[in-house]
Amino acid sequence: MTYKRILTVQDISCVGQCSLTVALPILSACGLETAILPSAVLSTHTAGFTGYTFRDLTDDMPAIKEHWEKEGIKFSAIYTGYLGSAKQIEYVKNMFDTLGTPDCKSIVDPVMGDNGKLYPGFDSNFVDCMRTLAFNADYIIPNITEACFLTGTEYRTDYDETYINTLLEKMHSQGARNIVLTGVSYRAGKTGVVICAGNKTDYYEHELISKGCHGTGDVYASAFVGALMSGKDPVAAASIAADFTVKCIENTQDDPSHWYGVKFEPVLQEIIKQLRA
Ligand code: PXL
Repeated sequence: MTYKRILTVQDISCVGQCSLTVALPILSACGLETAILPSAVLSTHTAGFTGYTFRDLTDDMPAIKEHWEKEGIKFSAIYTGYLGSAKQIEYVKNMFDTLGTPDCKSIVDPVMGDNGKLYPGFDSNFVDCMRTLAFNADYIIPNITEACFLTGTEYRTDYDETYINTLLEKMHSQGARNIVLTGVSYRAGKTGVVICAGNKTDYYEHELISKGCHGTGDVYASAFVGALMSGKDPVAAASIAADFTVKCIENTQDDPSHWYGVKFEPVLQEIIKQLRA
């Protein structure tokens, strides 16, 4: 398939600039046809808003998949983000096996938590199921918190290369193929991503902008998938996604009313330029 069709499975947070409202525009800007499978519909995301609605769409998934199979619809990549239930993870695993083109890439952002904690609504059963999905994928894009939950490692804020390498080794030993570990900072004022692809490990360092913004994980993962599926190698894709995410944060940090996400829209042209370069 020369015109790439990507399936992304994650929630619709109606307001909040995360998951599908981020993935769809970014993947489209990267020139990729994007199909969506919403895992749940929420009025907002769960990080900072209270009283949000949550409609789990797990039960709709088998019929949607069956229809696609009848139509002979296949995907060049299947990219998962926030999933709404453990049962859903089983359905998605099955989609990896049945809905891909022969060279389909499965890419899992194991969205579960940040800063050492699980997001509301997730428990250890969900983590166990997510482990089976993540370690079955071609690429995983965890942050350090998610890598700790996936590997049963204690979360630390002060760490060194040995701690990070141990995390990576544990993920590899449990079956992870290619890993992009985000938010890895070895010195003040800087952060970066570790990319383990093929037999190589690389580190791409960039500015740490002190204000943490919600939704940057989804922006990063979508930009990584967009760049990778546009033909960039994993290290280039990880670096392009990092630069794009930094620009999105820079474009947002001076606006305190915009605490719930990043203003990525005016920055989309930057990733388009990078992909043409
Ligand atoms: O950005 C990750 C994310 C996605 N979707 C929902 C969330 C979160 C993080 O809190 O709540 C619904």
